[in-house]
Amino acid sequence: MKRVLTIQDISCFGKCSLTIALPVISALGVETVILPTAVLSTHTLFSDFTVKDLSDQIEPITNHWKKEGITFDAVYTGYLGSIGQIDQVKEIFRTFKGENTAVIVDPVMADNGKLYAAFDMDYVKKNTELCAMADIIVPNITEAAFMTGMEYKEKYEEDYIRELLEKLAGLGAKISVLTGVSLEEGKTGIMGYDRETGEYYVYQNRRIDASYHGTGDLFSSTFVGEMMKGKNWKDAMRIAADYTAHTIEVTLKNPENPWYGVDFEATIPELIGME
Ligand code: PXL
Repeated sequence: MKRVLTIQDISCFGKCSLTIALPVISALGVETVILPTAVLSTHTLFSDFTVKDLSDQIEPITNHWKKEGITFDAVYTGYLGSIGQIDQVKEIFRTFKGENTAVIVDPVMADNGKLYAAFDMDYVKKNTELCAMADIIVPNITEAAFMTGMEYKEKYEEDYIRELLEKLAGLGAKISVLTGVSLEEGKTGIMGYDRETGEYYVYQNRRIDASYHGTGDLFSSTFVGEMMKGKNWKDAMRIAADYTAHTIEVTLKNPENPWYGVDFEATIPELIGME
């Protein structure tokens, strides 16, 4: 069985980061090892949430794994809380990246043209360094614009996305996947670029007029799980985009209106058979 290490926070209530990655990657038949970077009462869309930083636990935990000889087929990182934690994650990459270990970085820090409240340009710079150590990166357009120094555009043509992808590739990762790319009216999806083959891949899905917290984590977790199942990056991207769009649609129909996150629990059985 493939084994993934995922490094993100636990937002106890709210459905994002580890509370999505653990069930989704496990459901895809992949052993999922977690390294929680912080425990929050809720995700940061709520007000007055509590945070307990777990930076001081990272080294003892990973030292123990080293002593036990534990290895990983992939290391996947999402939301990280601080510059110091990114340095710790870089060290984990150096320690646990074996010859066949895929490093996948989702540089969670911004959306809709803006950095999340906790982050600044120093954090962007650090996240850019982390992306340089990855095999595959999955930023959204805002994160990509911050990391490459390109202007953020809400309306754009494919040329803008290609330029962003080429600049992202220059950071160092083999495959760059941009999420939230809308190339046709009424559609949204992803566009990816393989630096080694020069190949682009576009996948557009129906656009659903709703925005939910955690959908980026749902996409990335599904992508990682599908890659570990042996899918190539393009198929993994397509399935992750289809599954995320379907889950948003199902959530929209829920009369209880769970505004804080998506109903992935209702759609997980379908994910297992998706091709
Ligand atoms: O979904 C990304 C994410 C993860 N964890 C926490 C967050 C966010 C996005 O804002 O606040 C704590």
